[in-house]
Amino acid sequence: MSGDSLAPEAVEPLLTGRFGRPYAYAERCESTQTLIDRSGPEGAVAVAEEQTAGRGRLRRAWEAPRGSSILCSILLRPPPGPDLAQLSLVGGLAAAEAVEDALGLAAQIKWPNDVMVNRRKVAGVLAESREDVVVLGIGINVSQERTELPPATVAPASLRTVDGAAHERAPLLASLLARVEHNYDGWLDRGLDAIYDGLGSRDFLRGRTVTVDGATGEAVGISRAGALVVEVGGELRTIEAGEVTYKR
Ligand code: BT5
Repeated sequence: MSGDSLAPEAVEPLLTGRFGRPYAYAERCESTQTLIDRSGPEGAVAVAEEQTAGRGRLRRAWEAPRGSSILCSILLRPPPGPDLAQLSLVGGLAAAEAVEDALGLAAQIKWPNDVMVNRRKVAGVLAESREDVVVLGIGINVSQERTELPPATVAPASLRTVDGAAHERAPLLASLLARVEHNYDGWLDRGLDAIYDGLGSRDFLRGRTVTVDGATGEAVGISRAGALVVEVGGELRTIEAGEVTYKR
C-alpha cells in the first residue's frame, strides 16, 4: 500500500499498552532479532521494512520484499526456566488473532510456530533465548503478490493473496503488540492454561496424519504443557519440539 509505513510516527500513536516501548525502527537491517537492544525493558520492540538476513528456525531464512510485511521482534524477560515452545505458542496465538481481525476469517496455528489461513502459511514465529532474555520474532505476510512469496515447503500466503485487499500495516502491528502483551501477561499469571482454549480451537494439525521424528501417526492435539500429542500405532507420544510434516 503506498504510503504505508511502520515508522514510529505511524505506529506509536496506535499503541495501547506497554509493549512497543521503546520502538526501534530501521528501513533495513540484517534481522530484527539482532536489531533489538537486549538490555532494554520487557516489551521493547524492533521493527524493520526489510531484512537482509531474516531468519526462521533451524538456520532457515525468512524472506520478504521491502515494505511488504510485519517484521518485528519483542523483548521478553520471563521468570527463570522459560519454556520456549510455550512462548512461541503465546506469539503464534497473538499473530493468529491479529490476522483474523484483519481478514475477518479464521486462522489456525500449526504447532509449534506457523499461522495458517486456508491451509497456507501467512505468519511465522521464532522464539530465541539467551541468558535471561527471550526475543520473540514474528513475521506476517501482508501485501505480497503471489509471485513475491518464496518457494516453501508449507505453501505461503499473504493477507493480500487471501482476500485481494490492501491492508494497512501500522494498525495490524499495534493490534499484534497488544495481543502479544495480553497473552503473555496471561501466561505469566496462569501459564499455558491462559491461552489453551484459544490454541485448541485453532489447532491446525489435530486430526491430520503427521510425521515427526520418522514416526507417522495422527495428531491428537496440544497438551496442557504445550507439546504436540500424536497417536502412533495406538500409543500416545508427546513431542516437545521438532519438525512436523503432514498430509493434506
Ligand atoms: C518461522 O520459521 O516461521 C519463523 C519466522 C520468523 C520471522 C520473523 S520476521 C521478524 C523476526 N526477525 C527475523 O529474522 N525472524 C523473525 P520456520 O518455521 O523455520 O519457517 C521458515 C521457512 O518458511 C523457510 O524455510 C521457508 O520455507 C518458509 N518461508 C520463508 N519466508 C516465508 C514467508 N515470507 N512466508 C511464508 N513462508 C516463508
